[in-house]
Amino acid sequence: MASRLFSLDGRVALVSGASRGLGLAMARALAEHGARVVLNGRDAATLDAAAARLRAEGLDAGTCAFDVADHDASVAGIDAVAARHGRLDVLVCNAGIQHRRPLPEWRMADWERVVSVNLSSCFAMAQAAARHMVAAGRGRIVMTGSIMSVLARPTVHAYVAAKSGLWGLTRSLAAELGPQGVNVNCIAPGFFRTEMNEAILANPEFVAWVEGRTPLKRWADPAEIGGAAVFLASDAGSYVNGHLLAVDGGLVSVV
Ligand code: GCO
Repeated sequence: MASRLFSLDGRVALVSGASRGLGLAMARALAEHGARVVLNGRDAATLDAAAARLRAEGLDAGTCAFDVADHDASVAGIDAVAARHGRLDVLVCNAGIQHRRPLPEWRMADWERVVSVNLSSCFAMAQAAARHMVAAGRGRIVMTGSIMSVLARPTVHAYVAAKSGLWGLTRSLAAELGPQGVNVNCIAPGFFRTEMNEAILANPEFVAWVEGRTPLKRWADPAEIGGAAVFLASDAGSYVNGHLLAVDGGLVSVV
């Protein structure tokens, strides 16, 4: 008999920032393991196209469009998903943005935008999802952190601060929600070939620096994030809580 360890049959999973990139890759992997996935993003048309692609692959995918920077809209969206499906088993807080500038060029509005999308939104969504999960006595919350949750590089100040904060939020949520049956964990991706990283991928020196710095000697393909999400969402991860799971080719383990 096939092992049920990684099965997500009957589970409902909402993934924010799922129109493309790591969010779409995680949604696809969750759906491939049996979950009914709900893709979130800002633009309904892009989102519908992404969900249609998954459905064409035989997967169970719907959408719920809202801007995670609008915290009231996020809460309403999560409540609507839970009402529509009668449950919410998994929340992946993945939506994120980047802003790269030397320090003197940063405006407060840039800082606030990145912190709002990459950190505050995750608090609002987790709080809303936790209401449903605690009532059910079980649930999984997965944050998309970054290797920047524990390391840093120049120019990405708000991103490093927000992703470090997200790892802290993961721990405080794990502490409070664990006793109520909800596991909260954080994935820390290394350097992936995504749209968000187009600018740095266009810089051959930076690309080579990442290859040299990473023990696996290459950038990651977005699909390589899927296994971590399935692990943390499924019974396979039942005793994993408050954990930072690096999916980085070994980058944070070496100098
Ligand atoms: C950057 C990148 C980062 C990394 C990623 C590493 O400019 O440093 O855009 O976002 O790709 O977060 O974890």
